[in-house]
Amino acid sequence: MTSNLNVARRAGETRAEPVSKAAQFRALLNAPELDFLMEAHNGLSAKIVEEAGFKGIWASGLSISSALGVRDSNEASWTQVLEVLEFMSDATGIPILVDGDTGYGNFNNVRRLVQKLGQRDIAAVCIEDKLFPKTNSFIGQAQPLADIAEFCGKIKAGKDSQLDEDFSIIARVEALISGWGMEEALKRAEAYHAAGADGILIHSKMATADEILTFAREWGNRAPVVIVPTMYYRTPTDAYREHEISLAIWANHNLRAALSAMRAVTQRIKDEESLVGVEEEIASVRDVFDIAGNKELAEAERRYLEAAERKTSAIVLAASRGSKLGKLTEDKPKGMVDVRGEPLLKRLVGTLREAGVGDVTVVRGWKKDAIDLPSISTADNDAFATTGEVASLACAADKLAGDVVVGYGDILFRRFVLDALNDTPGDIVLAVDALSRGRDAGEAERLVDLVGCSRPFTGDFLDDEPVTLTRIGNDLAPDQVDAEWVGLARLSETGAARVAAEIEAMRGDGSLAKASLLDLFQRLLDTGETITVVYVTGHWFDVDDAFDLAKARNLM
Ligand code: SPV
Ligand code: MG
Repeated sequence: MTSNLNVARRAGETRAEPVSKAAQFRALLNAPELDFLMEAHNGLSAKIVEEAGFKGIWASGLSISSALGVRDSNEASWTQVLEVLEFMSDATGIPILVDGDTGYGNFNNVRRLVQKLGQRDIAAVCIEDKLFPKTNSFIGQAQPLADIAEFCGKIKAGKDSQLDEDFSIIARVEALISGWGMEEALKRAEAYHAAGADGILIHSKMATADEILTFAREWGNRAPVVIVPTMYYRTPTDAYREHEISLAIWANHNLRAALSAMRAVTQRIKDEESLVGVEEEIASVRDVFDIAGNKELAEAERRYLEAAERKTSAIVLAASRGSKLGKLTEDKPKGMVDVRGEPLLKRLVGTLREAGVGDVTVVRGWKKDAIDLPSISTADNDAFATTGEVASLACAADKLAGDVVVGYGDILFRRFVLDALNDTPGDIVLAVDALSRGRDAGEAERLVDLVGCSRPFTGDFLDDEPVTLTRIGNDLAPDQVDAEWVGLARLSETGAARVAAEIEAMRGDGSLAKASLLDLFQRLLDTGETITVVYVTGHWFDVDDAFDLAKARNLM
């Protein structure tokens, strides 16, 4: 929607002030030059009129009725028309002159109409001196006219009810069309003008403009004159300029254009049972999005939604084959191994999504094309066979920004594990499992990703002091181990920057290629970084070998 500004100068001060639509219309009406209003009948056509450069819109009763599928005989109620007008007004920044027919009743209905139009920022209304329910002027002959005094009362009531002092009421004189002659037309115009009408619409259904131009000459510009050259469309526009016509209304041409275009395209699709023939000839879907203003919505979403929602993204490391799974990973990476009907990685991404993670980047390596999950981003570690996890993470370094979850691609966990991670303050937070210490001897032997913490897990309700990481690795002595890292970490914006910087340092000193995530976190600890841990107790597992896989398949 365009907004119109003028510059008001007061005692050396310059500031922009909006000009109301009513004032814009009044300026058009009163300007000495001829100007034009173009018909529209809904939000879309109103936008098209504005887009073309017209300075005002004619909200045609005939067109609005037709677009609603009813006749121009007050079959659409005035509030139904008002709904359409609201869309048109909201969609545009230029003034609208509404075809108010006969005012939908007597003076009292006109009062309410004028107020309701004002509330919707409609600039002006035109009322015609016929009887309710109206009939389109081009239908039949000698339609009865309103009583002059009664019609003047409607004009006065409307003027007394307007909310904006610049709101205009145009009185439409039907005397010529109804066969009452020029004298009657001039008499009525004079009476309506005296009652407060801001302009006179003189209507004719002759094929030439003769009677209109005669009226204009006789009228002598006592008040601005508005015309509707639908029937005398061949008259050169300069004739109106010469007769000081104020506004010419192109009254129904968008509706008629839409009618022929819709008919033609509908018939062609029906006949051809195909869209091929019409595709190039109609507006593109992109055009539809553009005129609807989708660009503005996207900008607003960036402004309002991203600030409110914590946008967490995730990097999932899934480059390795997982050779311990033997034949199962001959043609796919470990992450794509089936766990009860769904690839493990699909389940993992699903859990991330459920927890509100937006962009999920999967780092691929072995048989990368087998990772064909929808709606994920990918990064590739093509040197996966000779490099480790940090090298894979480095391949997604551009995603180390904002809040980001980093995790192994072969783990499954309940959503609340991720919620716990997200709810724990800290720039680098690791989810660790305290119960893994208590597993049976066979399992305990297989434990990896061991962590030592500032305090052991207690499970006490009141124990909510922060716990930090003191050591991480696979070489911790049993009495140094407080838990097992689940394989999930959350980094804040600061934490992500620290991790990115450490990756660069590792690249610099040559340790990047072979390093594991454990090495990365231990290095960060060694440089004095605080790493927070959040204890969880089970509800996750990783799939390392056939034993794990069997367990996973049983548990899911
Ligand atoms: C309309 O557009 O609805 C009008 C103008 O009232 S006319 O159809 O020419 O009467
Ligand atoms: Mg009409």
